[in-house]
Amino acid sequence: NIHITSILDRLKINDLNDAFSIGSAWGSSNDTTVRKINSPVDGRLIASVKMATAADYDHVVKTAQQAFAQWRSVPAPKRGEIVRQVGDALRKYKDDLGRLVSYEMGKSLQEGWGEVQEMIDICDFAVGQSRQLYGLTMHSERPQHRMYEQYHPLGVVGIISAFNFPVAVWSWNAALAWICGNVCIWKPSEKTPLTAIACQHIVQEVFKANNIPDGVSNLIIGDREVGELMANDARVPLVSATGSTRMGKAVATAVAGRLGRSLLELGGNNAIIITEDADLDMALIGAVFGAVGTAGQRCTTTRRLIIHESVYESFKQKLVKAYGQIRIGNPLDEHMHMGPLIDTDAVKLYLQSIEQCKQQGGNFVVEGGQLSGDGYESGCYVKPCIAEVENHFEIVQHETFAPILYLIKYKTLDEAISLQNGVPQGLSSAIMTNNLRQAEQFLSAAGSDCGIANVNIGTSGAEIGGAFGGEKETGGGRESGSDAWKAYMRRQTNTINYSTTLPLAQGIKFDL
Ligand code: UN1
Repeated sequence: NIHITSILDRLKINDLNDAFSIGSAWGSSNDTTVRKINSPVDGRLIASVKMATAADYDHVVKTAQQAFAQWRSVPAPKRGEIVRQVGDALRKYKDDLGRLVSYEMGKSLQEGWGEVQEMIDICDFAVGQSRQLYGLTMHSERPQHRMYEQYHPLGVVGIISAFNFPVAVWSWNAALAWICGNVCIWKPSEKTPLTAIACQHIVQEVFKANNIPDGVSNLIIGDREVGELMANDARVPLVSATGSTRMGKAVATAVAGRLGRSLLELGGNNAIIITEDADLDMALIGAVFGAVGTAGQRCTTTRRLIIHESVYESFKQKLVKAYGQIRIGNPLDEHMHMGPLIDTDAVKLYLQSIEQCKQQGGNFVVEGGQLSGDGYESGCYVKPCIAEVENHFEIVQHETFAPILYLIKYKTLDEAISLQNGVPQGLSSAIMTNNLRQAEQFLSAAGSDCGIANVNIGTSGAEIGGAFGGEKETGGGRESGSDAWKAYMRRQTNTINYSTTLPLAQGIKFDL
């Protein structure tokens, strides 16, 4: 099965006495509490970690601030060169890190490796970006004046990441934040600290070889309280947070209260519209991978299928048949399609949501339920299920982080688009169609209101090159590709007078 001890050894997670790391130095106060990390795969205890205190947090922020004073003056392409080496180190550790992601979090090994691949890809992207931190130049209204803008780093960037992408989403933030000249403090999900500790070691190997000072990459193992400290801390100009809408609202409110910046990547309630002109075989793969991949625990997971009435019954039959073939089990076994949920609390929420759905009028065409018996001892394995619902059901309006897929029937494309948009979240969306008019209507200003809108692709599995994020309760932030780097910098407009007089803007006269 999995030789977890040797993987932990190779990833240098063999001495877990520390709740934080500022780089080469690791530490913790005496009054830390301990959290046990059990794998959802087999329920076994992988390790116990210490949780940082407020004093630990303060020490980390102070070190980070000192490091920023040096790091901001390193030329951006040189910072890019360091990130290039981080990408290479990740290539070296891809196999082990992917396995640990799979074992600690429960996603399939293919997806565990895929996640590390996203990290490598964002490092490559960030290297190129490090030579492209462009500002514009303008023509001044005054003679012998020059105007331009430049982008400067912000300082300490706080990164709060979620269990479902325990390492990739951190790397989207960190790789860009670093090339922009910032230093990072990472608070990983308390459910998945081990993969974060592994990443900090991998980064540290590179940083040490390049004499990068402590404090550029910081890790702090903690729970909600550490997140609150960060959100309320004026020394942290940007807090980038991924997780539930509830968490995001709390972070946003605290950060806004001190007029800081937040970058939020919160819940989704993603739908695929399957039109009468869709290639139903393609739609099936997109829908099933989108709904059961990562056991329904991606923020881009397909939660709703909005299906044209003329293909509704036949597509439903295809889905039911496909769900019958899904193999659920140990995600490290490459034969399996779907692994466990993150923990038994998640299973409880899943079961409650199924009950609520039934109470609200949902009709299950594929029944859900918790799995037990051989291979399911952890208690975290569930069956992916499908319910016919109406979009306005309270449960359908809500993001349940589990493999529950809702089917909704439509007659006209206008109606389908309004159903697709008729939820509080706005992350990802898709249309399956071979009809150009339908596709363009879906992509138009009157179409999908989401941050991501795809044609003939499902809702999950975005590439790192595009800006990733969504509207409404998804939080509005954009991470990863395109010009997402701008969120990690402050813009400065510079006007330079090289004349021998001092003319004022707007032609204002002011003589002494
Ligand atoms: C997330 O679930 O928080 O598009 C991120 C995707 C992945 C990232 C998901 N590239 O599904």
